[in-house]
Amino acid sequence: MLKDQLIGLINDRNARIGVIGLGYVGLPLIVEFALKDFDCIGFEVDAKKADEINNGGSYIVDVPAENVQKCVSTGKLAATTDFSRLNECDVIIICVPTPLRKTKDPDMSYILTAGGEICNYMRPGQLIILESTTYPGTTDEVLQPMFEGKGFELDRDFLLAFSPERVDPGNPQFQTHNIPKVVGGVSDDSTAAASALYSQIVDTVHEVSSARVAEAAKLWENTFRAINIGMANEMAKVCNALGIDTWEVVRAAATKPFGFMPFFPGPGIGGHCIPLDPHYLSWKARQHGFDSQFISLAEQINSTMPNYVVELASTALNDDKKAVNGSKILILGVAYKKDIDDMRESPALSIIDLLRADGADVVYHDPFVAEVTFDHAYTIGDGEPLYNNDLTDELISGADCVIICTEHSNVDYDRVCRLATLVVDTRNALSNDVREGASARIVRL
Ligand code: SAJ
Repeated sequence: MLKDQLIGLINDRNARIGVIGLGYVGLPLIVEFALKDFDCIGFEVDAKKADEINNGGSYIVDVPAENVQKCVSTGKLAATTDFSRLNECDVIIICVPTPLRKTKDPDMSYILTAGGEICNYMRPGQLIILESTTYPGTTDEVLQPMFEGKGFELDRDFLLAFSPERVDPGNPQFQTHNIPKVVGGVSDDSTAAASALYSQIVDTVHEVSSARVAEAAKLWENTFRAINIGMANEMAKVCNALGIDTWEVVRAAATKPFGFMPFFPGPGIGGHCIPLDPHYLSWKARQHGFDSQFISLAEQINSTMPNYVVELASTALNDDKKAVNGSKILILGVAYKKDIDDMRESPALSIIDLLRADGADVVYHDPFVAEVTFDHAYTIGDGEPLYNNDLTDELISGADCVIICTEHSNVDYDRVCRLATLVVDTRNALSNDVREGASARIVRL
């Protein structure tokens, strides 16, 4: 039985593991297997990434270079752009991006390319696992027919499963080994083999009855976040209309020890997961004649938060008898969330673009981000790149308005509020003490 043969190889740590895509998901994953003495081959289309790994380097914040170096020097890890080596692997894990098209439909091109490479080189006796976040049905409707189309028979020649990635970039508490792993195969043998594999590196494996259940679980997780963030953003607008401090309300509600989970308003949602994943679910639901209204409503609220922030700033400047047009505006923090350098889908990009379209002179300070560029297809302002400014006294005091878009920990907000004229805080970055000691007027989301 193929299942028993593969589980034997896995349990003896003789299975050779291939990972396609060495990004924030694939690199931590392959290093975990290599550290457990599996022979691993990383497959990358980017030769620079492959070279950096083979030189013992790491471009992912959660993967220490010394771990890469250790695995490469012991021969347990090698990266390559030669996909023909997929033939050498007993296990192949696909960790490629699943972005959206401009039309907000799923962009399956990366999964299809990876599946095509596997078809070119697969051989009998392989376990193939998809980790990329995608709509329910991808593994059994898209990948399985690709492999069967090459004449390979499920359970006899190959096993196939889905296991969602749950990497949380920059999270010091939860790393690969202590994040429970959901595993669902397109067959029972596939589930069993995939479960045996992940049991080598993860404390808890949660088996489900199919790949679709595993695909849907991931989307449920992240849609849950997008919808609850949307509710927090709407509550912020309600509280502002009622003259109530939003953040005080959330903190009070969060004292409830059961049945509540705090989410917080912000300038919008960024990252490569939360803004995108729900659209994979709604797209698939629409294929089956169902319109998921919560997802659409959350998207509508979250995607217009940058406009709401610009309105707040515009009204505050107006109170100072200033127009946005011609005002100098300093954006504090442009990354999509605190203490990381990732700009993907960052709401700060929209806020800067909207302000520029209204004629503001916008500069930014973000200790993690050296340069901000704009997708000209989607900018209404001039779309020129911006470069990080040192947070000098002149930069702060010279601004007509400072907008805190990301609450990085290594910014002295007390100094900002003593030097600034007007501060719009979209992240509750300012403590009560800072607010009380401030000479600036402070407006909060
Ligand atoms: N955000 C809010 N209010 C909140 C929480 C987040 O406005 O209450 C914003 C953030 O500023 C950010 C966006 O939403 O712009 C997404 O934030 P996130 O905390 O969900 O962080 P991500 O994008 O890094 O999400 C990842 C996800 N991981 C994967 O999908 C693999 C998510 O499943 C995790 O739950 C999340 O990290 C986490 O827990 O931090």
